[in-house]
This record gives sequence, C-alpha cells and structure tokens, in this order.
Amino acid sequence: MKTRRNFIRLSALGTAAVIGTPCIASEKETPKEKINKASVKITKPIVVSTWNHGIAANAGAWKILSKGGTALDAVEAGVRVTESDPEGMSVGLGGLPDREGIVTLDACIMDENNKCGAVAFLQDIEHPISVARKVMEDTQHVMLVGEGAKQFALEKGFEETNLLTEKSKKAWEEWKTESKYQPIINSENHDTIGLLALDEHGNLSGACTTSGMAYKLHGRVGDSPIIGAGLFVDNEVGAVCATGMGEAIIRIAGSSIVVEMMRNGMSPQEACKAAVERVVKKHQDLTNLQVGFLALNKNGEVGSYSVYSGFNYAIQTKEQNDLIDAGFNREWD
Ligand code: SD4
Repeated sequence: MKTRRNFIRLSALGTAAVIGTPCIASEKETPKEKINKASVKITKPIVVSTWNHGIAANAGAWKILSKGGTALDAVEAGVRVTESDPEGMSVGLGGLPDREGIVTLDACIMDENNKCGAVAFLQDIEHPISVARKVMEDTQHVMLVGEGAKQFALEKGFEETNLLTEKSKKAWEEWKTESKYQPIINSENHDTIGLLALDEHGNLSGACTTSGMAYKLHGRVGDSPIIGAGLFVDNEVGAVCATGMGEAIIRIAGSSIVVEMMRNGMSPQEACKAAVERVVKKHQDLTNLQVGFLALNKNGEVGSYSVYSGFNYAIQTKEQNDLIDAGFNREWD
C-alpha cells in the first residue's frame, strides 16, 4: 500500500481540507451553535469519498449535486459507479471473493433524517447500495442479510449477476494454493468505498459499499453495512465513513464516535485522529491493522486520518477535484 498509490500531497501529517472559512467561536457556544454560525462560509455542494476510486465515484455524485440534486441521490449514484467497475477488486462486480470463492457484499446508506438501510452478506446483486436504499425506503427495517436480502432484491426487480470476474477468480485460485486456505487480512486486499455528500440545501447523506475483506470466512460481515461503524450521518453535525479492518472499526463503534466528537466541538480532522488513536489504544497487535476515517461536517469541512500512511480520499467541489492524503498515526514498518 505504501508504494502503489499516487497522491497529491497537500501537507504532511495531520492534513485537513478545510474548505469553508473556519468559525471563530467563543467558549460558551454549544457545538451546534458553532457549526451553524451565520458567519461561517459553508462549502456546498461537496462530495468526498475514500481511496483513488473515489475520483470516479465523486464524478457520478457530482452530476446530481451540481444540478441541485439531493445528497441522498448523489451518494447512491456515486458509489454505484464503483460497484459496477470490474477493475475494482474490493467493491461490487469484480470484488475478491471469500475463501470459498463466493463474492459477498455489504453496504449501507443513511440520509439527513437519520433514516438508514443496509444489506449484508448479499450475493449476486451488482448494486447492494440500491438494495440498501430500498430497505430504508420500502421496509420498516434497517438491515437485511444473506438469502433474505437477495430475495428482497429480486422482488424489487434487481437482476441476478455473476459478480466473480475471471480476474478475481484467478486471484482467488492463486491465493488458495499459497495460503493454504487461511484468510489473510492485509492492507492490500480491502478498499471499501465510503462516500459522503453535503448538498446545496445543506443536507448530508452517506453511503458505504464493499465486497469486504478478501478471502474472509464464509459468512463474515465487516463494519461497512453497520450503521455507526462503517457509516454514520447526523444532519446537525456531520457525516463519517470508515475503511480498513472492519473488526477494529466495529469494536470502537467507529463512525458514530467520530460524529459524537464533532458534536462536542472537534473539527473533522481532530475527530478522525482521536478515533484512530482509540483504535491504536485498544489493539495491542497493530500488525496490518489499517483503519481510516473520513469526515465531513455541516460546514463542508473535511478531515481524514488513518492508522498507517497510505490512506487517501477524493474531494469534489465547484473549485476542487483532488485526491488528498489522509493524516496518519504511523508509517508501515
Ligand atoms: C471490511 N471495512 O469488510 C471493510 C473493508 C474495507 O477498505 O474497508 N476496506 O472490513
């Protein structure tokens, strides 16, 4: 991971993309007052998303945001681009399978009204994010999994698709011979897309979708479909998504604590950094334990931080279309 990504490096450790004018707030203000202050220049619309594939995903979201569309429509459209890309081996079509050679997908979506939907362990459906949205909009539930999720998708008109491409199948076959069928967790085999948007109307939404950790045990579900872990949105405060080793993100309720820390006055960057420090504190063995958070607050301020160097995110506004390095706690050994 250290060497394979090309970055536009804006600054060293602790990079924050503060697009709006930061507010100068008095000690007495509540966090809500601080972020809603009239003097703050809010940057909107804005879309941010994880990793290099975020550039194409943002472009998909931007088509909607730039025409005054909603953040919810934008986040769904954005990550659908990644889900359909057969070259991306960690999301949707072309995603690396589990150790049985089966592609299983996790996704969730959350809007400005705290409505949310999720699917986990879903198979043979190219757009889990759209199934998650249907769960949110057409049912009284938040999450459907496995066979039930697939059945629901088929009933809603989604088509069955073989998601295992030749390339991914070949990678899995090579992995099987070399790894003796042991799941490997490392930084090279997982790159979820999490995408957050603030629309022209000032509303936030987020989406997160993945094929999860490559060669995982059959049945394993990561953080990405879990509201509060892989994604959390509170329209009064901000939106957060996570990437990396899902187990570590779930253990600290990752995305929800970043939102809470922003609610209590931290900037997106400070909150992502604090959550990463919590991950580091709670895990004695940090071998290959990459976790990254990406946060967007109500003012259009962005922050991102990871355990190890190498995490980056894409940002698109009227003025900007870039890939930016996240801050990080340590270099890879
Ligand atoms: C998971 N968090 O399944 C996902 C994988 C990931 O970047 O984010 N990769 O654990």
